[in-house]
Amino acid sequence: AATTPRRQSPAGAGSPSQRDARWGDTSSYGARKKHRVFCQLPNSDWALCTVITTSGDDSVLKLPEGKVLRLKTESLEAANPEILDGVDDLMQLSYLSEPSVLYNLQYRYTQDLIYTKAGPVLVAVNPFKKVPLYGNEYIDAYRNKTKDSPHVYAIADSALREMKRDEVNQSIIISGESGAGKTETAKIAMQYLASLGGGGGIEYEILQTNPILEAFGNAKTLRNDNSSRFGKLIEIHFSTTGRICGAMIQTFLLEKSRVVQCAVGERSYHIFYQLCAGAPASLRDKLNMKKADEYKYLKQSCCYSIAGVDDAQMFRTVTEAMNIVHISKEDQDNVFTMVSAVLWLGDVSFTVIDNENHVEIVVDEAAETVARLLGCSIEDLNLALSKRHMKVNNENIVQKLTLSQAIDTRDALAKSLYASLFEWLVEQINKSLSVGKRRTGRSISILDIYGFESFDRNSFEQFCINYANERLQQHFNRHLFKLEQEEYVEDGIDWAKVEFEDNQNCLNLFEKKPLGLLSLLDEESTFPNATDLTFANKLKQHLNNNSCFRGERGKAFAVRHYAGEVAYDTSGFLEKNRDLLHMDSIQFLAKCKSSLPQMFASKMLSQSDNPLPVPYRNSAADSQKLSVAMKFKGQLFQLMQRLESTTPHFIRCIKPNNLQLPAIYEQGLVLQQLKCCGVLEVVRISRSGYPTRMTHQKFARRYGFLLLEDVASQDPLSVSVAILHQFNILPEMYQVGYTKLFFRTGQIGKLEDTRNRTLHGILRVQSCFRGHQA
Ligand code: AOV
Ligand code: MG
Repeated sequence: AATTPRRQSPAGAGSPSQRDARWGDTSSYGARKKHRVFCQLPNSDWALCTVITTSGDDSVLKLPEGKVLRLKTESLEAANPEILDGVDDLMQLSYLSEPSVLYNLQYRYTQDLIYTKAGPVLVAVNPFKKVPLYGNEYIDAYRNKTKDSPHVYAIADSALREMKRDEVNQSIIISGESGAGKTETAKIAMQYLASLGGGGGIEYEILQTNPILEAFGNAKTLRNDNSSRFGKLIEIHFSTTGRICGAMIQTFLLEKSRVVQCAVGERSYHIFYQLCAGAPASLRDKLNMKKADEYKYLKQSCCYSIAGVDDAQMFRTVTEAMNIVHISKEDQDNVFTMVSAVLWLGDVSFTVIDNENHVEIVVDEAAETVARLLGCSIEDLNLALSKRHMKVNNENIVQKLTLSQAIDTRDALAKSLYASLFEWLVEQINKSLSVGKRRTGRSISILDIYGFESFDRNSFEQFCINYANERLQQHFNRHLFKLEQEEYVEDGIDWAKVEFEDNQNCLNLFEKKPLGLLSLLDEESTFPNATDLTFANKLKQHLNNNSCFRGERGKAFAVRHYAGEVAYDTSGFLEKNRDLLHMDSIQFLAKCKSSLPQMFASKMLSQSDNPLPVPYRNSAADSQKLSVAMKFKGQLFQLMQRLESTTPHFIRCIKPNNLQLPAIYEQGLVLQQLKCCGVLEVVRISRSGYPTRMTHQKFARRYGFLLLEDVASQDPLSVSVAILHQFNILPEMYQVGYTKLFFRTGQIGKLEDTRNRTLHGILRVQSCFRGHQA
């Protein structure tokens, strides 16, 4: 029966006529008899099928499994000729429509060819299984150039070569949504670079930073069993002779709320479970360890293990890695002491002591263990968690805390202990990997930052993450369009400059002073009486006529990001942005006898005394410090500056399904990501240039026989030109470069068509001839 699929392409492709303007003339070519076209099935997936007949506005089509369909001809999209099936660069596609791109990636994915180029960008589709593409043999093949198919190794190799050739620092920028494979890809790139060797095992040390940082900064989320909850830039240094001589890691905004609060089905940081499962008996006794499911902080999410992961084994891997990066046994013990202290802190409880709901801590095993691990008295702990010093009218007074204030204070202490521990670890690793001041050579940086996130409910964390992605996207745009331009110039092509839509407006929405999201957030954060609702109202009052902003009901607002609109719920924004740790807590840590808390405290004090940033206070006794958003913005600007001075190489990771399972390719999901991370945009923009490129040699070899005149003696360029003329390819449809022909979309498809008809003709004549003879 004839079905007309709903034109509900997630692409929002619009009417066919709009689409044609974007993708090129599809219908005239697409709906001829025997041609391959894409039709959209009722579930919105595109299927490759063959046209049987066309009549009037309709076409009759045959699906791969043999089913026959009648559809409106105008709803079809042209498919590329078979010779373009599974090309390893999307730019080679004659038709660049969404279904063509989706089909090509899927065609490759089913053959475990998970890497595909989209012009200068490497697209990596997560296989969710081991694929036989890695290891020394592959590394050697890419190094010796006996392989040149798209691969992370190839990207890392170009980065190396360009670093040496141009004497410019390089960067490998990896993006994609949660679970798409960024962290794995970053490790694969590191593996390639490390295989170059260094001296003294430095390359091995660099690789061993991964298990440590993942243990302390990754967690199981609903999207990814090993989700990075921090951003990371690792800069690998090379000596003038091109050998690895050191590295430096910079991290961004660890999600510390996870330490005290975690959604059902997710886990807190891996290290907590690893320590519970893997600590040897002596350490277990010393830290008074319980089982993971006995700690309040871990219990709330009802999830303790990850399928296929042995936490105890991982604990050994992590301590071994710590040995390798020269974290002493003593320091390791100090680290685990802090991890245990954080867990036990969550078990510290309070009793109400008066009818104003004021509290004291309960002196039990939890309180005693925390006091012992931090090296303080029970009294000090009680004071830190149940009282607060205030200065009112220049007089010091002590305020008792209510139950909820005490719980907040306890949790804030746990979060900052953990975040400080993470920072301290990164510092130790950096000391161990440091090249010192003798650095003379160049570097390659690898960026693995959390990807664009859009959940049902989006909070401050998503707000920051998406802002970061907005900045990265701009970097991506500017570079790619520049690159494109350079290739045309190199081949002597004149072309009209392609205008592209950049996301400056959205960035302005965030960054403008004084009326941007970040400024308004900071301003509101300084008002003691402000609430999430007053913040939301303020945004609506000032930003409602900004085209990237939309006020929503109540405490919500939406931002039109380059990757789609995201609605944010302002609940908790102000508190998370202030991220207050009261001076009392810092002073408490400073008095503790254990070495790490003291170090953490002095670091916090030095940061809060920093006179440079606009100081910011909530009440007289609060520590002064930069808001989280401002600090993040500062880090991002620094990051962008560093990246700007490098030659970038982009890798876009794609997650083919949400189940974390192999061999499932969901078109809608892939399409949405291709759009989000700008791959379709790159492809679309190149479409307004000359996306199909073929060397004169290849072109002459493939189509030369179609010429009426004999051209065997001519050079490839002349043959190319003769072919173009004979087939009346319109001059505006191509450009002849020094080494290559550049075509607009669809042109090669037409030539292929002619070639196939001619070949068929020849075959028919031949078989007729043979029939005659018989
Ligand atoms: P992410 O870094 O992009 O997510 P990961 O790199 O952690 O994603 O990848 C998620 C999972 O996908 C890994 O744990 C592997 O099981 C699998 N995977 C990814 N790439 C490969 C590959 N090349 N080969 C085999 N398996 C792979 V996040 O950090 O959550 O944004 O925040
Ligand atoms: Mg990751």
